[in-house]
Amino acid sequence: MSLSGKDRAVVRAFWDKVSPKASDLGAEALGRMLTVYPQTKTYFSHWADLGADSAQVKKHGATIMAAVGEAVGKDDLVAAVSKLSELHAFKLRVDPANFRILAHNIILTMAMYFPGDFTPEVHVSVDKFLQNLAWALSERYR
Ligand code: HNI
Repeated sequence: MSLSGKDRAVVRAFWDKVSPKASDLGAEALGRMLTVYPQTKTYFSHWADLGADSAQVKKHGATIMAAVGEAVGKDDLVAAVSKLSELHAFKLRVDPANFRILAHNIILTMAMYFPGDFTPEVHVSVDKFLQNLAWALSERYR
């Protein structure tokens, strides 16, 4: 399901609010993914610590959310994340099913941190955006 102009506007306005907390959101979302969906830990087995206070998880959570933030500003998501898709497909060899798992943890974290701003209207558009992002990240696997 592609994003309408209204979805884009809603996602961008919400992102303007949450972006100062992007690093915290990323750390929480990545940490939860690793705890709640332990099958995702296999990709990070080269890290010393995957626990709740892991500095590597925090740092990488910030990296992921910076990439999400860049994607928010782009109209063509497939083009925007094509290099990242290639990296995850051929170098990191991440099963693309995991993109949806992380997307779920990101949206959950957004709702936790910004309950007042996370209206049903925001929920719909952010969910569409994250599903499109997950799909765009899967594009180079073909
Ligand atoms: Ni992902 C590295 C963005 C989902 C496993 N990932 C990155 C980098 C970015 C990034 C940016 C750093 C790239 C570089 O070094 O050039 N990852 C994203 C985004 C999503 C995502 C935007 C989805 C929203 N990555 C996932 C998922 C997994 C994953 C779901 C596995 C479950 N990513 C990795 C691994 C690395 C990585 C592993 C390398 C980490 C390291 O430093 O060793």
